[in-house]
Amino acid sequence: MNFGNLPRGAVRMITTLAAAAALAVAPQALSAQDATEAAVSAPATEQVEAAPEDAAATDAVAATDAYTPLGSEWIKGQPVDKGITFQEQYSKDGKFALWMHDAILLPIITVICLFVLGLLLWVVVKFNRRANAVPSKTTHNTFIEVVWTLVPVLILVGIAVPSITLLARQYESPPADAVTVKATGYQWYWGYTYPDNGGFEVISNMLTKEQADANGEPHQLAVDNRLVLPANTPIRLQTTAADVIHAFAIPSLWFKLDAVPGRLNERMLTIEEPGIYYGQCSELCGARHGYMPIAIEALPRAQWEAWVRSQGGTVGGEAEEAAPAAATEAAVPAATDAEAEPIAAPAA
Ligand SMILES: [Cu+2]
Repeated sequence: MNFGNLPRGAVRMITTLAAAAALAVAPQALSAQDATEAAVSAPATEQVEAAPEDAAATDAVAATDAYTPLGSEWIKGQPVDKGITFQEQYSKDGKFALWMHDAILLPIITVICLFVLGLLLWVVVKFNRRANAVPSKTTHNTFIEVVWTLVPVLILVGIAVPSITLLARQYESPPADAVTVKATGYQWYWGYTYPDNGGFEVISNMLTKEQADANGEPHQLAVDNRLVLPANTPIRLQTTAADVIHAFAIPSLWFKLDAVPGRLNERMLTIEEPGIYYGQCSELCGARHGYMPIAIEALPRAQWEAWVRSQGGTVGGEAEEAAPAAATEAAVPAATDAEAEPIAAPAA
């Protein structure tokens, strides 16, 4: 009963081909990096010491200079022609919600609509004045009354089970070692801060049509600096705003959270595979509300760490000393701006 499957099949095939191509190219890129690394000085050595345990750490270092933004072939979860269900989902909650919609809600809605339509037609044909000149004076029928009360109750209870499960899953708290990212809504762009990775902030603005076309990206979704996140890693995604209420929404990741001045909202996000995912501000926030898109770039952990370093940030053990000071600096101005308005407001 999953109507979205046809177009999804095509997308999946393209993704698999792209992944295969990436795998074929990766070893060459890595070995080239190894050669470069031999010549690299102190910072690289420190990074190796910070996380020496496994091979992944070496990969991270090898990839340090290798970060290049993902190309348009990595775009995932976009709307498809003639699709009638949600976009393809790339998080566990999203997959569950998509299944619930396609396998439970849509069939039940369809059956109920057809059943009620059938009853109506039956009554119209069989009990109109011409066909049924002398109507029956029946007023009660206990059996039917019990049935038409019980059946809807059972249907609602049946829907409530997966529905409440989904609701509860969305409130799950991130684990202690989750990567923390704070998205701040501004009129009219987004700022992404990494408080546990040195506290740097990335400002993200929409690309012009020409720039987006040149990148092969959809206009009004493509941005200059994407929100770069690690894939397959729990992320503590916090939202706030510096001026008015915005909302951070990525349909294909089943993520939507209001960004409210003076408040810090938080939800866990785990992106299941690398790719580019688009979203938009979903709270009417002023004249350019429609022009502050969100573009997430999910990378394998090692490459994400390389990106963090390329931004002047820190990863893992290095963050312990550097992060608190930097994070406070970054957080304070936003919080102060944001709190200024709500303090004045309650007097009214
Ligand atoms: Cu907005």
